[in-house]
Amino acid sequence: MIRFLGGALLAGTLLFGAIATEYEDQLKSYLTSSSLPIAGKFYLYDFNHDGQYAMNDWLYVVAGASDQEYRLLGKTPTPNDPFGWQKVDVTPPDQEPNGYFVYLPNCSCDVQNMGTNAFSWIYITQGKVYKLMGANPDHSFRYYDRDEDGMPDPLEGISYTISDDKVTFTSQTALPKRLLYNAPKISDNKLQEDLSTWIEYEEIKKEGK
Ligand SMILES: [Ca+2]
Ligand SMILES: [Ca+2]
Repeated sequence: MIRFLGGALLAGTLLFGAIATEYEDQLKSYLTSSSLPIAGKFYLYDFNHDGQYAMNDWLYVVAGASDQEYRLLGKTPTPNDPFGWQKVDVTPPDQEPNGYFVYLPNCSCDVQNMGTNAFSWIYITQGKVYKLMGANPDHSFRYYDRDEDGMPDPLEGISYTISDDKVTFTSQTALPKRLLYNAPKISDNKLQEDLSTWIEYEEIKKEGK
């Protein structure tokens, strides 16, 4: 999976205003459509034992595989390896990871908006969900930044649960799928049933759920 992160650097791709909102909506819709496996786990790891965590003191452990640990910025980054992944052989700390990486296969919103899915990754940590967008000039991860203030913004209204190394994303603002799928159609033979659903839908909307 690590190879997906080695794609070409994005040249000045920016998302503005309405486009950013549309992109975020597409992304949320994708994330909430199915569960996704955890691709890897991130640990802060003091490689040089100086008691400090530097930018390259991150260990990435490929989930579900042995002998697959990488150090972030362990070697000089290149255009094809913007994060300088170095294969290392260390034992991951015996603790919860600091965060998880999830790969988004077939995420058409990235291909549409950025022309590549090389950065179709999600980083989840402390209840928040961040979308990778590329690499910063200093080769740190560049995450989705809705208001372009230079600070990453988590996806609003998206939470997650992890079970058996799978992540399920939930949108707090979405209506239950059952209701969305049953939007009324006048031509439908089951009009009465649909009208009941519609009333339920309207009630939920009023209650602000
Ligand atoms: Ca260190
Ligand atoms: Ca921001």
